[in-house]
Parts: sequence; structure tokens; C-alpha cells
Amino acid sequence: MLSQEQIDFYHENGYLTVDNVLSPGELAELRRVTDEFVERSRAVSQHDDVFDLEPDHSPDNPRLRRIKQPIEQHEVYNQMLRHEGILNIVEQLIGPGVRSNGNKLNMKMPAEGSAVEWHQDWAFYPHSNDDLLAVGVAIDDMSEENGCMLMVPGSHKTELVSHHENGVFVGAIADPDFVPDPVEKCEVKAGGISIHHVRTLHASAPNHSNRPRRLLLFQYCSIDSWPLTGVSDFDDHLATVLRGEPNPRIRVDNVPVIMPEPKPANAGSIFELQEAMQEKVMAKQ
Ligand SMILES: O=C(O)CCC(=O)C(=O)O
Repeated sequence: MLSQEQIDFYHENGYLTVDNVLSPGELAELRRVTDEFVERSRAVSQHDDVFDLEPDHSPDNPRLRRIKQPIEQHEVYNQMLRHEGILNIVEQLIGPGVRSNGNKLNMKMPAEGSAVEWHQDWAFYPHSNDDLLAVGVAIDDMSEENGCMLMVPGSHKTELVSHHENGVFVGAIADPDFVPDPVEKCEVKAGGISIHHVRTLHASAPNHSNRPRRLLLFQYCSIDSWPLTGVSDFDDHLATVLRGEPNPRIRVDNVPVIMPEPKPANAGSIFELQEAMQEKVMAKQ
């Protein structure tokens, strides 16, 4: 469980890291399964429903950038979404009652694994209230050298920044005058977690080290938040509830919203979306 000091830090800064959330056995299992997916990706040459690939991916040198929807690809990931220790922490920050609205496993392979440009997750999935956060389960040590996430403390309390360029949603801040300030490193040891608020500005640089950086990301929402991008099947929506009683009652707060529309024709993962940007800042770092 979190101390009051950690809870206060999260609410003040919009992010937090917590050490030793996973047992050594749970971490070893995550690594084993993730290594298997990297092996499997040798047989894939284009992005598909499971694999998002770096541009230089090849059978001899598998350069996997993301496993999409990992909880649907392997039971070990599915169980990790429901990890008691993680859910207890999440409930302390946005509960009681938690729902999940997405998951992904972002990889940065050694030697230049892809950057992620500055953005707020809220730009992708605005809800009726902003008690939403993302938990990053560190499969490897995350440090500046291998492209840990970077955060702008307190940015979850400021105005929204546009994620559009030339009228099209590009999933990142394209304004050339945008300067993130201050920037804090979100370093965490393998087996620990990072947590960031859905409106916290964040990014990450390429991996310049010879170590992988693999981060399993789970998005969690307060049970009374409602996605403004719509719900196609109410039963599916209720099935995403992890803690608390499913309930159609929602909470509508006064939150700023810019809808993530229109999207470019090739809209896929955040990496593909951000490829549409004219000027990439983090990719050059
Ligand atoms: O993997 C990272 O460094 C950042 C991930 C992220 O912000 C995202 O996928 O939305």
C-alpha cells in the first residue's frame, strides 16, 4: 500500500514510482513470456494485430516495438492487470472501484529503440472525469540511458495542449514553440511500477544503451468515468470492471476536452500516429 506521503506526491506531481511491487518470481515469469514474444516476432515482417515493429526489424534481428493488447495474448499479462498489489495502489489513487480501458507492452530494444513524443494520454481517450491513470510495470530497470519515461510535474493540473497538426490528430504536441518545463526522469527498478495521471505530460527518448527497456502499461479508470469517444457494447464495457460493482451511474466533472479526431488514414499505434508529425523532438535525442 502507498503511504500518505506517496499519495500526496502523486496528486501534487501527477506521477509516482513505487519499488518492489512484483515478487522475483512474477518478474522472472514476465521476462520469460516477453522473450518468447520477441522470438515469435522473427516470423512477422509487418505490423499486425499483435506486433508493432521497429522500421529495421528483421528475422535475424527482431526489433519488436510493442505487443498490442498483451492481456489478450498471454495469461501472464492478463493476471498482471489484476495483480492485487497493483490494484490496491490504484484504488488508493482513483478508487474505490476500478475499470481497465487499455493495455500495451512498449519495448525499446538496445541501440535506438523508438522514442515517444510529448503527449497526454487524455488526448487519446477523454472521459467524463479525469480520475484515470496508467501503471507501467518495469520489466527492466528504467533509466535515462535506456529511455525511461520523462514527466512534467504538475502538468495534469494545467490546460490541455493540442495534439493536432494541420487539423489532424497526431497523438503528440506538434507546436514548435512548446517547451516542456521542468522535466523529471521517471526512473524505476525492474519489478517496480511507475504511475502517471492521464493528463500528465510525458515522453521518452530513444534507448541509447545496450540494455532493453520493456514497460508493460495498464490504463486504469475510476469506475464512474465514461469514455467520451463512446461505448460500442455495454456488456463489454462492464466486463472491464476489475474492482467494485458494475454500475451505469457515471460522474461528470468539469474537464477540458479536445476530441482525438479526425485521425490520419494510417492511424495505428501511438508510434504510427506520431510518425505523421512533421517535426519530431524526442526522436532526435
Ligand atoms: O513507452 C514509453 O516510453 C511511453 C509510453 C506512452 O506514453 C504511451 O504508449 O502512451
